[in-house]
Amino acid sequence: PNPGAALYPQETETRYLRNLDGIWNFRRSPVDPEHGYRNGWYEQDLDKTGPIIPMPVPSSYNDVGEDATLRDHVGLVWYDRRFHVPIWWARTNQRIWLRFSSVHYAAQVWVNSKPVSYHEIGHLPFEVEITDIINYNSSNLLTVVVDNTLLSDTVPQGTIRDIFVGTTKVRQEQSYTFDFFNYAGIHRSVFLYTTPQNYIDDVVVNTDIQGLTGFVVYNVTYKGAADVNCLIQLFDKNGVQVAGANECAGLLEIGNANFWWAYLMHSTPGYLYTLKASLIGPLGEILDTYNLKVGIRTITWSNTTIYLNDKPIYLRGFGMHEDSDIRGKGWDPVLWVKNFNLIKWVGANAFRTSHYPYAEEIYQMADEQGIMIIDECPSVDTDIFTDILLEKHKQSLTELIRRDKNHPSVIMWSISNEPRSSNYNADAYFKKVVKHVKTMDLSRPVTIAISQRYLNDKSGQYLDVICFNRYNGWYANTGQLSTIATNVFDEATAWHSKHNKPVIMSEYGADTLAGLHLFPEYVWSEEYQVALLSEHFKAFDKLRHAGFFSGELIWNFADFKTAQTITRVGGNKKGIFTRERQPKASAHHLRARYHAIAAAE
Ligand code: BDP
Repeated sequence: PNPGAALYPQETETRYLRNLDGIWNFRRSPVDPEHGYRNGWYEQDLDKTGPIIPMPVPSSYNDVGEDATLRDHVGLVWYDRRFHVPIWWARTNQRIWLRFSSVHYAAQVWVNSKPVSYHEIGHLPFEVEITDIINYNSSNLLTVVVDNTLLSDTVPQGTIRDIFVGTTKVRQEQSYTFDFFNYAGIHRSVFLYTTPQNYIDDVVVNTDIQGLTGFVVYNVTYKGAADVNCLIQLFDKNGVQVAGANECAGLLEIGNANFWWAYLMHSTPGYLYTLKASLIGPLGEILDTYNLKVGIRTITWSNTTIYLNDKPIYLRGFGMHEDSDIRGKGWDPVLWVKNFNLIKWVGANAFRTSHYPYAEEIYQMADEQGIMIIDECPSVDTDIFTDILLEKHKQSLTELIRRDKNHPSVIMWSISNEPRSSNYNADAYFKKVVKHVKTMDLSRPVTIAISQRYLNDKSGQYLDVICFNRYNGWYANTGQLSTIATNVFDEATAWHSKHNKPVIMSEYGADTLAGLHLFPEYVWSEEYQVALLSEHFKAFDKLRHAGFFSGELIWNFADFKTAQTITRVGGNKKGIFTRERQPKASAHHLRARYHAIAAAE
């Protein structure tokens, strides 16, 4: 298995970068998964093996066709394309790397018919060096087979069942308990990039603040050579160098520093420095360089409060999804520039990457714009706590933290959404998962978005912050608005009393069909969603005075697609925006509240 990838690929004075996005060839495998292997689909161009269809990369493949069997396909699909590598990459003696930012769920990759990589778990990047198998005098064939099958030991979990017509098995169906469509394919950009022979493998930063002084603790690791030094330069936004060092690991001190703040709290939200790391050879020559954006900030927490730069923070925002019409979970800069504009329009300062890691570009935007992220690993509805699952769950967190450790926007790790945490085995399981996270990062609190009741849950004892999801007035006491405020207040208080930790309501909401108006308030109408929000706000205002309540995250930012069920009308409709990103009445209502809270900060 591939261990994932750390640094986001970039062009520098020592590195080339090429994007391989575009329209690739695509072919669905017959039900027999061996078919493509037996017939050498990776040994020749896919269009020589039979009919192919054009497939955009990045995108989910499910919704681009007119065919329900493509949408609902279970099992393998094949992609391929050809690419050239310019001869001057070889002349400069570069190593060549192939990087997939996310393929869901599992992927096997060949270059020129040679297997180069296998990666399991979607939403996380992986890369491999392919220097030795590149052709410079002809094109290169890149083949990827993708498997979307979810089983009891995948992250997340699912089950497969056979569908019969009469007594004939006609196809397989994937089922899962989580509430979003299991989109699949090459979901994010594919890059070809180079590094020199001696190259920077990773850069890790941690930051601290004392008075007006900022500190950056850094560690540059490299591969390929022993006899090298580092040159470290820290530049401000104007390109002025404000600190420097000559060791590969050390401490930078920045007097009168500009700190990273979250949006609306400060005049310079999202202030970022650039740390330029260079590897220096024995003759003083520059071997490799990498530029990392650094936000100087601290995250600390007590038994009641989370602090950003020593100031208490109150999270106001959403659970979200990577989801849109046609492209599914495919990375889409148009969509995400719009999403960030809406996040700021509403006056939110935070979101949770429910229920999996999002595209790296999204964290870069959050860094720049001063939005806080609860970064969630792909473990949703975790059940059946086996050792195999535990190892994969830990692996998903290893890869997540390796990828996201340097983002100032990431203020918390969420290690699961709605696990069956009342299960007897959940106790030992989550103890181990939290311990694993703490061996990699002690600088951020760890949470779970819990749905079990506080009396039964066994995971809260290991967490730093309690997040809870609850659908008062929706799944419980449907239509009974008057029960909400008291129930929310009582439950949040009970969580705090049990664990003596900060508490966040990480999900609440109501399905709402945009344009449906029913008064007096009636479920599914815009009026009902607004009224349900108002009842929650009453509880939140009271809770804020209680001193331990650290945030409210509505479910969901926008409507999104789910599996087909009779409880979902064209998908989950709990968005305050439609899937097309148009506001429902609730968006205006939430905006008034979030702006009022921001103004009082
Ligand atoms: C919660 C889940 C979320 C669902 C939501 C809902 O965490 O993924 O979409 O309920 O039912 O249980 O709308």
